[in-house]
Amino acid sequence: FLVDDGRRSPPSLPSLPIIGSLLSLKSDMAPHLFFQQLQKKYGDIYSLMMGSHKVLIVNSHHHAKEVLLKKGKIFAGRARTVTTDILTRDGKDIAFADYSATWRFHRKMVHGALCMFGEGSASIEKIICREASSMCKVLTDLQNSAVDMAPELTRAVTNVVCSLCFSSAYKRGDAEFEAMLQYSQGILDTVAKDSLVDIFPWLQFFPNEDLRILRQCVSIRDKLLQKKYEEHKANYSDNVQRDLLDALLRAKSSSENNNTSTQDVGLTEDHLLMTVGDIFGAGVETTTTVLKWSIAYLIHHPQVQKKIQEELDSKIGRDRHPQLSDRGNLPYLEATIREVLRIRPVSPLLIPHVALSDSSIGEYTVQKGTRVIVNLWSLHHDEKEWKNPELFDPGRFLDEEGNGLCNPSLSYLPFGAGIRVCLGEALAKMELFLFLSWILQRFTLGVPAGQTLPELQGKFGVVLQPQKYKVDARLRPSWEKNIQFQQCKQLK
Ligand code: HEM
Ligand code: PLO
Repeated sequence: FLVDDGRRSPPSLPSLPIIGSLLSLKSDMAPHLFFQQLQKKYGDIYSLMMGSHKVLIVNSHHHAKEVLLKKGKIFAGRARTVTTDILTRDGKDIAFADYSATWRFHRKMVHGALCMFGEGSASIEKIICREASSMCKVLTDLQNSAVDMAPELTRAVTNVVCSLCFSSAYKRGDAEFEAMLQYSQGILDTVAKDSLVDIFPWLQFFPNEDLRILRQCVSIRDKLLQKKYEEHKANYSDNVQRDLLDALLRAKSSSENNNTSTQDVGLTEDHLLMTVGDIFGAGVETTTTVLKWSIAYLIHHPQVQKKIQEELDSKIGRDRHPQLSDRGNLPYLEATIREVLRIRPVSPLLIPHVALSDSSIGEYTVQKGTRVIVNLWSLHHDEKEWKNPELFDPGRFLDEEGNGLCNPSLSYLPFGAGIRVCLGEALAKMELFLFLSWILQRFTLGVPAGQTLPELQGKFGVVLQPQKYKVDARLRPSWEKNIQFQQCKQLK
């Protein structure tokens, strides 16, 4: 007999057989904005059909935390889609892999390898500072011109993650680096955008320009990964672990020595390549995007820039460069980074989760296999939680005296939460702090003569990217003198 436990299905958008809710979804707005708008009509949580898949959209932090934390293990699944299958050889990576023993094993191994670098955070810090210094030199050489900072920001961030994954780094203009920039943008433009082919998998059998681009970009990426893999295999030694790829090779070699099938534990060549591919891709595209957003907002808000510079001048001065140990002493910079991650979340819909068994969210039942999209954009722009959510105001993360950091709302999850939480959170925070403090200690960023302010509307995709813009990165007057002083010292 039926037991009425008071639970029911969430409100749902009208849907038709086969096409699902496609007619109601047809909108020129980016999905995160459109889903936020639908909240007014359907409430914080509602369902829709994407083709034959039931999808729940979660727009409030209470429900989001139930999905990610309280019932994290139930909602830890991932959906297979045509585009992510092309990128990850059918889910043999971490981010797009369904919940499984293999996924758990790889996540743990990568986490361990990243922590090893972080020991005292000494070596990661050195690598980041080396790249920050090189970037500042390039910016110094580009005085009095309108600079697109994106290539240098990307090179700096890429070299950090390249050092961690492969113990290598790129020089300016390196052909392999230029190729990487191209294929990575191609992948970002075409993967996991809830495009039609991911809703209707049979569309992949028709000519499709996006899929052609994706396949071509993935094949270039795979050649690069394969090359790094072969080089590492050739120089591999059980006694030295240079980087993440060595750590993965060691795990593979020890499972082979124990006569365990590498297939069973997921230590095949495909799994190793896809895992480093994930860390490399995530490591580059996320942090670079946040740096680009940060600079765009700093250009729009010169008073914020000035405050950070005052903080840097008083806490660090000009005779030494910023270090990780300064993080606790620079609350206004830290608050600015938090505000950038709030107002322009890198991953506004996270990566869709999947219910691994029948469950519930709030008062609503959820069936096994349902896809759950957490709309982080709605959480970060919730008017009940944030005063003037559209306003860029780092001060909201500071206490009343303006000296200490605070968390004004629980509706804030830039890195997700729970068992699928971002693997690179600690690394990303170190990079954002060091790169921004190095830049602002030396330069004031503004709009070049004759140019307009950067566009603040993002380009939606698996990562929310800003549009291109040019910057006038001017050496601060005090710093010009400082450079002359340093050069004099070297000459003497
Ligand atoms: C997943 C944010 C940097 C590696 C995620 C997710 C978010 C996120 C929101 C999805 C969580 C979910 O689906 O519930 C960010 C932000 C970054 C950043 C805002 C920079 C500021 C990085 C870096 C790395 C990285 C530097 C690599 C070193 C990953 C991986 C996953 C992930 C591997 C997938 C985790 C899984 O599915 O188990 N990140 N991320 N991220 N991130 Fe990051
Ligand atoms: C970025 C383009 C690369 O060429 C491939 C790649 C791998 C991992 C993806 C990353 C891309 C985008 C950001 C993702 C990351 C895994 C986790 C991260 C989706 C597509 C986030 C923010 O969730």
